[in-house]
Parts: sequence; structure tokens; C-alpha cells
Amino acid sequence: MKKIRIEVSGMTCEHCVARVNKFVKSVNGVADINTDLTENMSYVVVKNGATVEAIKSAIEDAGYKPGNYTIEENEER
Ligand SMILES: [Cu+2]
Repeated sequence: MKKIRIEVSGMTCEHCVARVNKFVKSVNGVADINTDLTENMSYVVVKNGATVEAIKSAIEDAGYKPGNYTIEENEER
């Protein structure tokens, strides 16, 4: 599993958050997502196969703007 932390701009309310979560969740390999409206940030848990590019385009498809991101590798045992 990996954790991707990505900036999302353009969100103004909880509906936006729900929309971003819904679109990103539909990306293959995305296990979980949490979006923080006040931070303009999404925390995405991905399994192998999900790319940042796919997540970014899901955010764009939802109508918002993806920004900087960081990837954290989790050790799996
Ligand atoms: Cu909204």
C-alpha cells in the first residue's frame, strides 16, 4: 500500500469533498480516500496499480484542480 497526499483546489463545501472522494474512489487500485476541505488536501491509500496520473485525472473529471503531491511507501508484511 502507498499513501498519496495531494493538493486539491477549488473545493468550497462538503459536496465538493464528497464529489472528489467519489471520483477518486472509482480509480482502479484506490483503496481509500480522505479529503480535508480546510487543508485542500486529499489523502489517498492505493494498492499497486493506481497511478498519480489516474488520480489527478479523476480529480480533474470531478471539476477540481490537483496540485503538489507526496507519496509515502508503506512497508507491507
Ligand atoms: Cu461544494
